[in-house]
Amino acid sequence: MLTSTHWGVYDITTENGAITSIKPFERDPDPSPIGESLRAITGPVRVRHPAVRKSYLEGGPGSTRHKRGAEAFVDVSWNEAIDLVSAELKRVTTQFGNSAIFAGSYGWSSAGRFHHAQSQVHRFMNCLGGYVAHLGTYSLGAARTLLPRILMDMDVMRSQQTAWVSLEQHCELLVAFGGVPAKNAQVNSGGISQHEVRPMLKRLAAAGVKFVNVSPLREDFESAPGAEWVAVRPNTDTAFMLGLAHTLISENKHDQAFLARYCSDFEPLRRYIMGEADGVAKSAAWAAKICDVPADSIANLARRMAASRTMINVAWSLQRGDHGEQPYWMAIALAAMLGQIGTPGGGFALAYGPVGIEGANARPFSGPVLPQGSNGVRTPIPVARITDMLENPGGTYDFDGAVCTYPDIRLIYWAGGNPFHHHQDLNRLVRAWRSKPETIIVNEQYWNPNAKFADIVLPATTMLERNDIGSSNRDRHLIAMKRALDPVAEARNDYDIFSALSEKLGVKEKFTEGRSEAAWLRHLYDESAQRARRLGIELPSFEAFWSEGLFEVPPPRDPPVMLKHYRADPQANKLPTPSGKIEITSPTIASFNYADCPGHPAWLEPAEWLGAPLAQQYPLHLMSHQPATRLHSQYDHGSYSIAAKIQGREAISLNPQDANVRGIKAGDVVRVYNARGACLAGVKIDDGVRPGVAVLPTGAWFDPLDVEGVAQLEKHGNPNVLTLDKGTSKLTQGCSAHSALVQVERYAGELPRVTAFDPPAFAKR
Ligand SMILES: Nc1nc2c(c(=O)[nH]1)N[C@H]1C(S)=C(S)[C@@H](COP(=O)(O)OP(=O)(O)OC[C@H]3O[C@@H](n4cnc5c(=O)[nH]c(N)nc54)[C@H](O)[C@@H]3O)O[C@H]1N2
Ligand SMILES: Nc1nc2c(c(=O)[nH]1)N[C@H]1C(S)=C(S)[C@@H](COP(=O)(O)OP(=O)(O)OC[C@H]3O[C@@H](n4cnc5c(=O)[nH]c(N)nc54)[C@H](O)[C@@H]3O)O[C@H]1N2
Ligand SMILES: [Mo]
Repeated sequence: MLTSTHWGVYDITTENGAITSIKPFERDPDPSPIGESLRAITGPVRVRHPAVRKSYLEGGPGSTRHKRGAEAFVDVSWNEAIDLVSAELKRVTTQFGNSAIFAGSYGWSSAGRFHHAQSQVHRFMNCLGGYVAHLGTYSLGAARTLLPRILMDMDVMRSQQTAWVSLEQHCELLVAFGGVPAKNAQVNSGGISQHEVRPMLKRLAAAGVKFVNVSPLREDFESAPGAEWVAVRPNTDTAFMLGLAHTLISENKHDQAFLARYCSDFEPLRRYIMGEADGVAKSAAWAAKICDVPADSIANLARRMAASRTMINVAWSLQRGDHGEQPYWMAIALAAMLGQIGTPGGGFALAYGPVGIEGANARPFSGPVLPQGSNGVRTPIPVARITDMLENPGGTYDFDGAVCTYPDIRLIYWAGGNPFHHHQDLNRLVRAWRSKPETIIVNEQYWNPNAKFADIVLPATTMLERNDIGSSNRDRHLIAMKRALDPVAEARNDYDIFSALSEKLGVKEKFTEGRSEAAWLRHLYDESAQRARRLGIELPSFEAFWSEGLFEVPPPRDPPVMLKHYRADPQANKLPTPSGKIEITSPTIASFNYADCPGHPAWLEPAEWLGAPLAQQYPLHLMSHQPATRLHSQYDHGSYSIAAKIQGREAISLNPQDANVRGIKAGDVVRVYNARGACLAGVKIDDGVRPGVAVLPTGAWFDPLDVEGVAQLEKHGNPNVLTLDKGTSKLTQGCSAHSALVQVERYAGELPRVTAFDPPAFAKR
C-alpha cells in the first residue's frame, strides 16, 4: 500500500495491526531513510485516549494554568471530551467572541490533502464564525512579505524556478549561499515522490558546472562534487554580496543596460555601495572584516561571476535571521547587476535545496485542496509573533506599512503543528502559555511537548490509519494513500473529531457538507481534475486513479526558466510591482520609514552575531538548522532520529578549535547556554564547521527539567530554548531563529534522564 509523507513515498505492508515492511517507492532514485521511523506509529508514544489535565478537569477553564506541562492527565471518554471541548468553544465565543480564539495552528501536519490537520482545524473554526489566524510561515517569514513588494509573489516565483536540466545545459558557476543541503532536499511540503537533487548535482558536475558554497558549514554543499567552501560568518552574507557588488561596479563589470531596462531604481543602491551616501565604501576589504573572509576571495569571486553564466542560490535560512530581508533583496540586486536574470542557467534562485522539489522540471499543478471557507475574524498575526500576542493583548505593532493590534486570546486550538518545536525562546513561550490562555486544546498523535503542555488532548490518527490523496505542487505523482492500519487505540481522524464537535455546535452540515471520507476524496479529486484540465493535464477517473494507486503528471514541453518572459518583453510582461520592474529601490518600503528595513538593500547588523559586543560573553553563533534525521519534531522518537543521538541527546557540532579550548571531546555532554536558557547536547567534532559556530539542529522534543513550575535546564538538546524571539523587521516580522549567540561548557554534573519520549503521568479523577 503506497503512502505519501513529506519526505517521500513508501510502500507499506502490515499484518495484524503491525507494520511488517517499509519499502521506498520504486520510482524514487534517492529515497530518504527517514521512512524507517514510521514504525513508531504503533509504538508506546501514541496518544491512545482523549485526556484532560487533572486540575483543569477538576477546576475548569483558567484553573491552575501554571501547571501546564507539569501535571498528570486523566483519560476520559470521547463523549466526555467532545462535550467538554464544545462547551468551552461555546463559552468563549459567546462571552468574548471568536477573536478570543487563536487557531492559527501553524505547522506542517502530515502529507495527504484531505486529512491535512491545519486545513481541517481552519475549516472547522470558520464554520463557527472564525478565529485569529496566522500570516506567513516560519520558513519564509521575511521573503513572503518582502518579495511581492520588489518582485512578485513567492509561490508564483517558486513555480517558475529554473529547472536543474536548464542548469545542466547552460550554467557554468553555481554560487550558493547556505549551499544546497542534501539533508533538506529529502523533504517537500505535501510530499515528494522522486528525490533528484543529489543525482542532479552529480550531473551538473559532469557537465562542468563549478560550485561555490558560501556558508558556515561545509556539509551544506558536500553533495556537489568539488564544491569550494567559503566559510563566511553567519548572518553576514549581505555584507559579502555588497563586497561583490562593489567589485563589479569598480571594475565596470555590472550590466548597466539590464539595470536600466529591467530594474527600478539602481542609482540609490549604487551610491550606497560606493560610499557616496554614507562615506563608507562597501568594498571587498570592508566586507572582509565583517564576514571574516579574505578580501581577495570576495573580489575574485565577483570577477568569476561576471565572466561566467552564473546562478546565485540563497538558502531560505538566510532570511530566517534578524534583518533577513536584506540578503534576499541584495541577492536579487546582485543578480540584476550580472544581467543574467531570465537566461537559462543564470540569474538567482530562492532557492534550490530547502525542499527537494525546487528545480524540478515540472508544471505548477497542486492536486486536491480542502476548502477552508472564509474567516470572520480579521486580526491575523504574523506567524512568529505568538508570544508577543499572548503577552500584549490590545498592544500594537508595525507590520508591512500598517499598525496592527494584538487580539486578547482566551482559548488556543492547535492541530498539525508544534509550537514547542517551532517557536523561538521557548522559556518565554512557556511563561506566556502558563499565564494567559484559559484553555488549550490540541489534536495530537504523540505525547510530544505540544500535547503535554495542553489542557485537553484529543488523539489523532496518522496517515496510515486513513484514506487520502498525496500530492504537492510540482511533484510528479498523485498518490492514492490507502489505509494500511486500523486506528491505534481510540485515535480518530481530525475530520471525525471536528465532525463530532460541529454536530454539538450545530454546524455539522456546513462542516461536513454531508460527505464521508470516501465522498470527500472523490469530490476533491474531481475538483482538481477540472483545474488540471485548464493546465492541459487530463486526470483519469477517480476509480481508475484509486485502483491504479497513482497518477503521473506529465512534464512540461520546455523546462522552466525563471523570468524568461519578462526578459523577452518587459513591457508586455510587467512585474506586479508599482514600477512593473524589479525594485532595487522600493519607494513604498522607503515610505514606511522603518530603520530596520530602508528603501534599498543595506548591511544592518543583526541583534546577535559574532561581531556584536555580546559575543564577548557568548562567543559562538548558534546555527539551529533543519535536522537531517527527521522532519522538524516529527518522528524524533523514530529509530532513525534516535540512532543519531549522543547519550540520548541531540548532537551539537563544534569546530575542533572551539572544542579544544573548552576541554570538550567527541561524545561528551555539554551545557549550551545564554541569557534566555540552557540545554544539554552531545558533542560531535567537525572541522567542516566554521570556528565560532555551534550547530544544533531543531527538533529534539522539548524536555525541560521542571523545578516548581519554572522550566530550568532543557535536557534533550532543543535549540529553541536559546534562540531569539524577535521579528526580522517591522516590514515582515519574520522569525529570527538563525541569529543567536551562545556559550558551551562541558557538563560535569550528574546527567538528568531524558524524559522526552515518556508519556505524561496519568491519574484517576
Ligand atoms: N530554531 C529554529 N526554529 C525553527 C526553524 C529553524 O530553522 N530554527 N525552522 C522553522 C520552520 S522553517 C518551520 S516550518 C517550523 C516547523 O514547525 P512545525 O511544522 O510546527 O513542526 P512539526 O514537528 O512538523 O509539527 C507538526 C506537528 O503536527 C503533528 N501532526 C502530524 N500529523 C498530524 C495529523 O494528521 N493530525 C494532527 N492533529 N497532528 C498531526 C505532529 O505530531 C507534530 O507535533 O519550525 C520553525 N522553527
Ligand atoms: N531533513 C529535513 N529537511 C527539511 C526540514 C526538516 O525538518 N528536515 N524542514 C524543511 C523546512 S520546513 C524548511 S523551511 C526548509 C528550510 O530550508 P533552509 O532554511 O535553507 O534550511 P536550514 O537547514 O535552516 O539552513 C540551510 C543551511 O544554511 C546555512 N546557514 C544558516 N544561516 C546562514 C547564514 O547566515 N549564512 C549562510 N551563508 N548560511 C547560513 C546553515 O549552515 C544551514 O545548514 O528545510 C526543509 N527541509
Ligand atoms: Mo519551514
